[in-house]
Amino acid sequence: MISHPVSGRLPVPRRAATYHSAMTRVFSGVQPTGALHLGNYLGAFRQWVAGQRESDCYFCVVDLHSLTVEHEPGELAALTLDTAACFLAAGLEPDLVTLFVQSHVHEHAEMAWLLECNVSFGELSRMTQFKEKAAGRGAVKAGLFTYPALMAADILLYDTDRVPVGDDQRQHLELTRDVAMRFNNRYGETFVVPEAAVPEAAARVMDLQAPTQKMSKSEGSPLGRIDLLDGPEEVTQKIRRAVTDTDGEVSYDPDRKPGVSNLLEIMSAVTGEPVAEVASRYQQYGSLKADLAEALVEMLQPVRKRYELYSSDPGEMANLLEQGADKAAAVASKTLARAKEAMGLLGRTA
Ligand code: AQP
Repeated sequence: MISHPVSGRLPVPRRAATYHSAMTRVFSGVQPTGALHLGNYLGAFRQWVAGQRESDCYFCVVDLHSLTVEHEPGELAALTLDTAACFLAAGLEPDLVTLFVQSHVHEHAEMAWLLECNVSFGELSRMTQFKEKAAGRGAVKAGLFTYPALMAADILLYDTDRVPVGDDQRQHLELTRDVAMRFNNRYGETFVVPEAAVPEAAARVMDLQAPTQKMSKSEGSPLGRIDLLDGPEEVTQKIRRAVTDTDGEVSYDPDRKPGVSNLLEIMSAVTGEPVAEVASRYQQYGSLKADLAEALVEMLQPVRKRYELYSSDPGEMANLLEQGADKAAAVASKTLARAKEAMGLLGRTA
């Protein structure tokens, strides 16, 4: 075997990668782009919370991603802290998981560049999220186009086995897997190839006013979105005013009846019952909406309570994020060094 020409070390071996303990490593993130909503909760947070005891979890406020569209500089820092408080409000335990801010760990940006050099223009051009977000914008930032490379960097830096995300992130996850496998084939086994974990029900919660579009922090009207911190009256009002249709029949048919199907799917995710069973219990929209509002109010009540606790002390939140960044950087720096060496970059001697 030929040794590395400069370091004298052996080239990175081609073998199945296991770079951490036997526990499954989990990574996921959320952008600080606005108030978190029911889609974020059912698509991502609930899975994060469910797996936090048996997995080694890294959860990140991905603030660098939020720069890919217009943002308000004066609000970003506070929104970042608030998003982290919402992670805990949703049920994450600070002693069990590593919680940090993406821009605090500089390896993310550096790894993103290495991966941009391993992904093609054609692949990035096919990303539907890019097409949707770029549509109708005057000036599209280059960062919006290369966003998936940064997301791949986020995931691969932590030797991640599982990435719990909503359905809208499936395509980015596929690209991450492709890039990891391509890199491993070209430069030697370097990255763990991650799996997406998408929930069965409510993987794509739709906007309550425009049910053919996904519920989103930055798009759609406030009435179309249930925020994580909405109180009982707001939740009830938004569900009551949710768009359905005029035929009055409760049945699950996302193509023909997107509004009522969205409500049924949310109910199924909240109660754990199969969607067909939920649908069979109702004859009228009114009673479905009333029960759904009640179930959501009950589900979100503890979230609001925990939010009060964690948002009341931003100093403590900032300390927690500092500790998280140290722990994350210790893992990320090793993976980055491995990738740089594999690509043949000259290492420093000191
Ligand atoms: N509507 C949704 N249904 C299910 N899951 C969803 N997620 C987002 N919207 C829904 C999941 O939430 C996580 C965090 O998403 P993000 O902050 O990275 O951004 P996003 O996917 O682009 O979500 P938003 O809310 O629509 O943000 P903006 O408006 O800023 O683009 C991800 O796991 C996502 O799948």
